[in-house]
Amino acid sequence: MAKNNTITLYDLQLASGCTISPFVWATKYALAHKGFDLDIVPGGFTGIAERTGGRSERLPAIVDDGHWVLDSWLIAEYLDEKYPDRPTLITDPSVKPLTEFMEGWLWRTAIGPWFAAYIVDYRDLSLPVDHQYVTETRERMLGGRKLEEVSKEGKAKLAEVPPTLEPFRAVLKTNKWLGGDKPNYADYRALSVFLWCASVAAIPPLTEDDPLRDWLDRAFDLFPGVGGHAGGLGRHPGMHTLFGLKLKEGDPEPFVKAGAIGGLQTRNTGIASTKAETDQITGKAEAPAAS
Ligand SMILES: N[C@@H](CCC(=O)N[C@@H](CS)C(=O)NCC(=O)O)C(=O)O
Repeated sequence: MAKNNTITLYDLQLASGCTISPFVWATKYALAHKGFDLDIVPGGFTGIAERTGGRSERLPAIVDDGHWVLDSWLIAEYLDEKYPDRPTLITDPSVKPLTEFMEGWLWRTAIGPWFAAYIVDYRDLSLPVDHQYVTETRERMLGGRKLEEVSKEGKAKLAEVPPTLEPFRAVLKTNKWLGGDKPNYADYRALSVFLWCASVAAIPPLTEDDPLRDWLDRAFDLFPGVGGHAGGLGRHPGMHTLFGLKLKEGDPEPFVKAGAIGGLQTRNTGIASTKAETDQITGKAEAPAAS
């Protein structure tokens, strides 16, 4: 049983002390959801194996009263199994595969292009001792290309990302949380993509008026006081704002502004409910101009 209601978390931090790793972010939220206080072991990319006593080269890792758990999903499963009387993270067996699917999509859709765009900031914001390691390993991850070259190209294409997040906006339009009335581990895994981004986004990736803002702001504000700084867990002073992307002429519309229409996003409750769509596809009404 966690001593003093506290679990030790090995963090992966930038020079500001803010967490960078999406896996560590998801774990911080998971521990807070279970009602634990965090005993944070600080540090960056260098020396993970030494910090963890030779146990791991990846983070997060937790230690619960002497018991080590090394992987973010294994940590969430461990917490639910060990502490079944506290709020559940993985509320149903279907949550895990569905969340893995959603997260895989979000990594491809958002983390991929954002990793490219912010890779120089990622390196420059890391601890000075990590700069060389981050440069070498991330250039290798990027197929041997220079971080500066990838980042310049990625930043020029930032405006292409928001429109691709529309399926996620559609879900959050009609659901307060992915977990329903309350957030669950699916929310924290999706959130970890945006927390990671806010830790490195020297210029914002989303427009001021992005409808995702409601869910994001509520999620960043969760668990005030747990991170050891003012405001919610996601409000570490080292974080950057996600909102304020300036669009240039020719950039695509960042999100769908007209009302939702069509099979996925509307419920068929009878002929009146599908009339607008029927009028469009039968030519009785003009379809809105494609953006
Ligand atoms: N499957 C692991 C993945 C953990 C992982 O890959 N962490 C990355 C940070 S995002 C790491 O520790 N990287 C160390 C490095 O790049 O040297 C989990 O879910 O916890």
